[in-house]
Amino acid sequence: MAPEKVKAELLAQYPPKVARKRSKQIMINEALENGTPEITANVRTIPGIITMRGCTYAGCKGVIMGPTRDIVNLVHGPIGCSFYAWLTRRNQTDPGPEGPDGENFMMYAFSTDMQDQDIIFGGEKKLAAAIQEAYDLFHPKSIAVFATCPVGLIGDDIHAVSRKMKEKFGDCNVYAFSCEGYKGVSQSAGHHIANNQVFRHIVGEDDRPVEGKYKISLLGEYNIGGDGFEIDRILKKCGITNIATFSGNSTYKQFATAHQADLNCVMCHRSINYVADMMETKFGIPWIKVNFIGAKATAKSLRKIAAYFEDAALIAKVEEVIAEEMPAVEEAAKAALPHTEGKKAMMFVGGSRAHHYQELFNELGMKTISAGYEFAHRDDYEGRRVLPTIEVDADSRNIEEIEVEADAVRFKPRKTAEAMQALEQKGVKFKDYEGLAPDMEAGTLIIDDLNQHEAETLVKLMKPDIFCAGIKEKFSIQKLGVPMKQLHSYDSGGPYAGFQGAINFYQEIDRLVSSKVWSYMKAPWQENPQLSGAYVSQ
Ligand code: CFM
Repeated sequence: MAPEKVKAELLAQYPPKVARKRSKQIMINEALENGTPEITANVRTIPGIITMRGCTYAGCKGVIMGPTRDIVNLVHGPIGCSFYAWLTRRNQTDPGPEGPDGENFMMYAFSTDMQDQDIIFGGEKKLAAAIQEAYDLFHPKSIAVFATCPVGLIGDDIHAVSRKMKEKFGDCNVYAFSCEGYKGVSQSAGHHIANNQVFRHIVGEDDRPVEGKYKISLLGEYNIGGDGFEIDRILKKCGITNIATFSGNSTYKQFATAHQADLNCVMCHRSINYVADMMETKFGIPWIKVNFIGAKATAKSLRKIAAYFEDAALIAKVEEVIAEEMPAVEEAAKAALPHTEGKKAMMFVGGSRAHHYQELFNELGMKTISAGYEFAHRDDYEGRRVLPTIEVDADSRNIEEIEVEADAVRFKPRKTAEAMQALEQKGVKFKDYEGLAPDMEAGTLIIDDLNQHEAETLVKLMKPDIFCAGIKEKFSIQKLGVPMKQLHSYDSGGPYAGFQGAINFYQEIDRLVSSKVWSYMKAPWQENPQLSGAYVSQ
């Protein structure tokens, strides 16, 4: 079906005003040479629509701060929100030399368990007591406090309480996040709130030197299903020292020493690109965009890092590692290709995976016919060049932008302007991200903040061979007879990053698209219309 027709069908059921709004978030890609059409993104979901998005608290507490093992994450709020105080996302951690019972608090749920009386009389005392209790029990080096919606509504000053407790302890960094769920239009606002505070309260706190020859930090990698482990394995093999990952498999110390890196590599642009900018201004660390999803993308990213350091030994080592790893990858692709080639995929994931995973599908000979993000901004679709043209609306203005200056002591440009320019000429692009749209073919459908109705309509009209999204979408898609792969949690699989990850992914997708079981999936009323009648009449 022609993309214009599909778009019209997606909008057909909406009242005119809703259709007008949604129409701007559904783009028929034109893959123009000098840019792609404009898409509306990072705006409020229309009330009544069942969005795939999460809230600001989820982005702050869950996504950014969740994967750090030795910070106590204390949720100030009712126990319902506090379900998410413990490890609910598949971000893995290596417990380190202390072992699993050492400083790993990820599986604990720390909550103030607010009750009605706290909402009425204020919850600050309860919060101070909870911070004290966590300190007495665990003596952590850091405690992070998270606001849930009611905390913002009643006006508890969580920052003042945290400051007071930090002064009282003297050996524990306590800080808070005003990340009430309603604060922004999606979890993207929560990322920003989290990253601002990490930058303000932790990064650059520890000047004890970190050893290593080619020191980088990896920004926007969350170690879902062990992705970060695989990336670290490859980096180590190449002799590259990753001193801090924001924030998969991370520790407090990694953040505190991250200013010592000589290059920042940004993996998930959406969740952290502004931190890379802030670190460049404050400490002089340049940044590049990398992607370790896809074997070819992994090789390309490694070569970019090696090119930056301009060291013949590193460049040779990287080539050696790629040559060593690729044969197994190619063999796995060869085994999968006869079953996957020519098949069609759809992908609707948060803010970067709907782009990154197209690399892996390309390697399987599969085309992505429709994709989109839940909460990305226009630059994630159209590339960073559109940043100056993005309108700052009231919702975005609500999220703090930190003013950063060069650090009087720690600022040190890693390369001269001429050296950076020379590298740019050789193809190492700094501070750049091209976005999802230029990488997709003309005529594909790019949809922002997809919802349940549109997902089902898309699947019915375009009949993909596989649909990738999250747990909220999983079962409704499977009921349509289409295999569904979770690209947030990876179901129970992974890692999918790096070379070993590519092999895992090829095998998993081969298994899913080859299985006949999905075509037998029919709800009872689809097979027996009478049954459907019976439901209606009751
Ligand atoms: Fe970045 Fe993420 Fe993503 Fe994201 Fe996420 Fe995630 Fe995601 Mo789920 S940080 S934007 S808020 S890559 S939790 S690890 S999978 S929606 S596409």
